[in-house]
Amino acid sequence: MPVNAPVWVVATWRFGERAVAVAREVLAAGGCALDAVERGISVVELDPSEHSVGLGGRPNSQGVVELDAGIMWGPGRRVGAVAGLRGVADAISAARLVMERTPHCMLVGEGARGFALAQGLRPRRLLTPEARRMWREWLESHADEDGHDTIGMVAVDVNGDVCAATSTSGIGYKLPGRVGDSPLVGSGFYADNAVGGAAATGLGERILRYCMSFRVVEAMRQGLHPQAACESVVRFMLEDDPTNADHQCAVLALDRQGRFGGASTQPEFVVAYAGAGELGIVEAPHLAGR
Ligand code: SD4
Repeated sequence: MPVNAPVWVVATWRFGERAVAVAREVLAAGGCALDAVERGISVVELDPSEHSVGLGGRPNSQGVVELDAGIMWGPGRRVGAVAGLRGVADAISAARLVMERTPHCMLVGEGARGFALAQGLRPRRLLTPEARRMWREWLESHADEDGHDTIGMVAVDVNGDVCAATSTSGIGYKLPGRVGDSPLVGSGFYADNAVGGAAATGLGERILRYCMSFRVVEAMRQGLHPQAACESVVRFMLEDDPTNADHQCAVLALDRQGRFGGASTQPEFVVAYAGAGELGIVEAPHLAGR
């Protein structure tokens, strides 16, 4: 990925471009990576036209939207996450509040919702008419769901502090209560202040058994460039179980020096990035079938 100037923030998929633009403003003003990532992700969460994150996300098989999100803050290696969150769009803010205002790392289901509302997050009807229509069509066809686009972000701020986070409505039409990789620390996201951070997207059932994000951060700790780290972990997954090639498993990473990378099993995974001057989007190499 040929970008020369240091990058401050990266995000998954095309909607990541909007997220990194917002995060860059926070970072340019001297804000911390934690605020930058939360603000960037919430732009996507509150957009009803995105059907894989927050408001307007695809529901579970019973027509109920259940959100997963997680955040890790390098200083103190702090973590907060929510899973199966219903009726609140601001999943990433709920995850941050779990980290900052509870002695826990993760809340699920009704507990997560009650906590989020008690903290002042707004109750919302998450199932939009468009998502309801798609769900009804799925009830007829029971077709396999392949549109799964988690927003994952990593940022490094002016102090060198690292934050990584994810937010998703998960796999569409999943069983109620199903949780993927996204809110699981080490699988969906990981941040280490001495190294950098990583975030994953794709089929959670494949990603989480490899602790994909943690592996990438550990590969960077061994000295690999983020690009090489992402590729080495995807390659390992493909060698370990060739059927991983049948699913999208993608990861991005950013290190403390502002170098970034991404890799995926299948085509079409793109990484949005922003630094002082540059803002752009690049397709990551896909390694299945090579
Ligand atoms: C999940 N990893 O729930 C999420 C879905 C996703 O890109 O990333 N999609 O399994």
